[in-house]
Amino acid sequence: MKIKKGERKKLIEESKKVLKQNHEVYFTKPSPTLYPNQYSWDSGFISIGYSHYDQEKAEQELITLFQGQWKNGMLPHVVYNKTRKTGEFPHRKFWKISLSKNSTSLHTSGITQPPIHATACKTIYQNAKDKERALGFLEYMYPRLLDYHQYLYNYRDPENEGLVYIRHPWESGMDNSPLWDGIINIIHFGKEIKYKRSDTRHKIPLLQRPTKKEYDVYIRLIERFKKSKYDEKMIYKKSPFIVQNVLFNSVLNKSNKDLLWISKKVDGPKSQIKKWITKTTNSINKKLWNRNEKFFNDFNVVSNKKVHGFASSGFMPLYSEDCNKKQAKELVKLLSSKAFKEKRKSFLIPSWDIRRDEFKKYNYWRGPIWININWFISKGLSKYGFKNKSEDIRKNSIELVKKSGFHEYFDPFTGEGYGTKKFSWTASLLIDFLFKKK
Ligand code: 2M8
Repeated sequence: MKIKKGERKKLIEESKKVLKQNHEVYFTKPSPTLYPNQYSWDSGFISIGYSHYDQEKAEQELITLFQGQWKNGMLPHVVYNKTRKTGEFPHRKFWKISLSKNSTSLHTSGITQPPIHATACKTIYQNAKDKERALGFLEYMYPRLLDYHQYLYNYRDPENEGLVYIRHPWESGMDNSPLWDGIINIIHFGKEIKYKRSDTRHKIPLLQRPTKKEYDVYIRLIERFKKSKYDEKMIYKKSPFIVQNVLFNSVLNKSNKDLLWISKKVDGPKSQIKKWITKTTNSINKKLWNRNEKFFNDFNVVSNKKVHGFASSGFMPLYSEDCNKKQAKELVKLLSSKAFKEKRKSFLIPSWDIRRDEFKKYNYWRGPIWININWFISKGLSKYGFKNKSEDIRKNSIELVKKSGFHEYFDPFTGEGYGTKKFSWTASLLIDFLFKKK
């Protein structure tokens, strides 16, 4: 597929229109109806899109997000819309974050999401027309980013392994991935909790969303956090969901590298960041690499076992450049195998091994293609010299949007769009793909 000049221009205009429509006063929501509040990693991707044509909006996006940062450095996964009530569940009061001595006065969730933000800040600086202003932005963001990374290493890496854990499936960003089935299936929490989902009200077929059982677990975990007053030590001791996730740690380590780059720009301390980088690279390689399956696996800290199965997140050390050349070759082999590609005409990258029973081509993170994952992996492949494969994924992503619009996720076989429409990160990352330097 060749992208013609006129076509490129049109797609960029359409992408900008999606972002414009989703823009609220100080931030951009992920989609018009399904997600009316600010989401952490969504805003990271969104700011990367803006960085190509609106420096001010790109900076504003992250400045607003970090206003929700907790006293202990945690960056919450949702910062609720300050300008209007939105009727989303879990709603702003559900989290009861004031139970924590570390929370903020804004309404936020009590969990985090993959820490893409240092990478987004570096990108904003690199694409900025007004470098002086961008330097001021980096100076403002640097201590906040550092606090966030420090929180992750202080509280989410209690054994000092160089690997941080997630404590809720929503923290992975890949909410209902089959990766969590083994944990979800054995969680017993006692009496039923009553709540009303809001994600099922938006005319999206239920089969494209998580199940009731999955949602029960999401909500019950939050209830546990409230019971522990969001005390990280207590949660670590008692929670059934403590996972060292490949995607989260790869995104973190890429951000560590970009934070080091920022610290050079703003003349900040570097030695701690360098230590994080070395330790996390080593641990991703030692603990998360599965020699037999030749793939990166998450680690379930509670059961002390690897989490098996081929999820698209297992390719992420390509993005953070944390794998060696031999591993990279193995990953490319797998990406081209029947686990991820059925026939010549199918699209890359399904979020789960297409040969498995758990694979559902339309169900959220259990099979469909997501543009953010394609963006990560395409970037990573290019770094390791797999230019053609990287280009295939970039072109597949553009083709999917051209064919079906700015959907949240896509069918790996037909390219049909699923989930919500006019999805912000599909638009913003398409802009980045289309602005790719020749
Ligand atoms: C999805 O997650 C939220 C909960 O955090 C949801 O299902 O309501 C995920 O795809 C997540 O990665 C994303 O950040 C969020 C908003 O786009 O939606």
